[in-house]
Amino acid sequence: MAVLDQVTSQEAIELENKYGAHNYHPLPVVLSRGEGVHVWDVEGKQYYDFLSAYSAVNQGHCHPKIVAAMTAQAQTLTLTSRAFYNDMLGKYEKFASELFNFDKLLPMNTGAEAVETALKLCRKWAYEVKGIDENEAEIVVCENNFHGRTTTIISFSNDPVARKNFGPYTNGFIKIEYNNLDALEQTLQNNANVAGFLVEPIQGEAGVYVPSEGYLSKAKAICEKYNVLFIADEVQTGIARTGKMLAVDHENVKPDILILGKALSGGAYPVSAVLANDPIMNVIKPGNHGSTFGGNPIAAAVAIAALNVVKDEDLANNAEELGQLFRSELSKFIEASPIVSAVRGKGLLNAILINDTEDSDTAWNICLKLRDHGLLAKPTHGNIIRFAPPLVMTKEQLLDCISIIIKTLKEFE
Ligand code: IF1
Repeated sequence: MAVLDQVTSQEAIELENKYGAHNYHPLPVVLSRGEGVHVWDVEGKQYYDFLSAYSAVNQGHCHPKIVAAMTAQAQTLTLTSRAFYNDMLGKYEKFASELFNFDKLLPMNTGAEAVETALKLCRKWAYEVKGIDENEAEIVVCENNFHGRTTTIISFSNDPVARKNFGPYTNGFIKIEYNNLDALEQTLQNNANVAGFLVEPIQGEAGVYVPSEGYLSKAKAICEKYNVLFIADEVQTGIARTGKMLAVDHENVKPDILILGKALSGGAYPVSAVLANDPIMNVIKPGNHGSTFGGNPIAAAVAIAALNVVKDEDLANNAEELGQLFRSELSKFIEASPIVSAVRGKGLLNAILINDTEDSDTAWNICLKLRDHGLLAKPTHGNIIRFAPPLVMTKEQLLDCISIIIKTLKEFE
């Protein structure tokens, strides 16, 4: 078989299984094409995508404006490194900084890199501005967090699968309960060395866990009281996913450090960013931080196009409206169904809780059946199924999807 010959689904799965590291357990479906809210497998079967590459493809698959920006830039200049200037980066930094209302942006590639960048920035600020003694800074994080896969980030994870046997771990993190303001206040009160509070506005991996209303704004106020940086990881919740451009916008919170990734590129290219105002960002000096690919011209062109699509197509409002419709229709179904115990979420980041034990494979089997009925979703921790379609979905399409989901769930009652 020549390397570029067309493969069947079975062949593609066998190739990955034999030659790829087994760091994932994918749903058995092999995709070869995508457009808008749809993807197609190698046999030509069409599906609604209800994962959106973990909320990276908010603008829909292969959005023509994003693809056009990417291909035009790819034919012009792809990479210079930051040893030289390029003519796209500054334009992108201005555009994104103004859009999100920060002084400056630091470009990276993946979400985990951007989180690492934010942690380094916070620590350096702690020593050089806040005046914490060298090597004493602490950053407060939440239980059941998910911020990526690097050694430092998994050091403060409490998921044994993500963490076990990857030690020794990085020090300097204090874990508190999510959605618990007293825990935050007490921790900051008792530790003068706290530099930052890193938080997901909605915990994605934990099962789309939405905190109580007012949690983010009150947490921000507590951070201000103790001169602690509020660091929002909006890698998954940002870029209109939850019905506002940022999830913190629901509570009018302005983070001290904002972390973006995933849909910042519409899923076309790895693009992430850290945004902050000058008093924080200016602690970073030449040589302190960087990346070969971070801020490359393709990333800059793609991110500008991807953000413009979100604005021009009013995707935040569409996510808000369709999200309400989704939850209200599913709630009606749940009232009379023993198979689902709850639906929760914000905008088009939602999940249903399957009424079975945590270790049962019911959610997985439901996802297999959903696939057979033409809709792709993935279980997350426990017996939870996440539903996060591209934000370019129409109301008619969503109603079609809701009927597929309900029909499938009924088969498991
Ligand atoms: C995987 C979940 C989603 C993230 C937040 C940083 C990152 C992520 C809030 C790191 C990444 C991913 C990565 C993906 C699974 C996934 C995920 F299930 F774990 F929770 F999206 F829902 N901050 N989230 O959610 O970004 O380095 O991956 O670009 O396969 O690990 P990254």
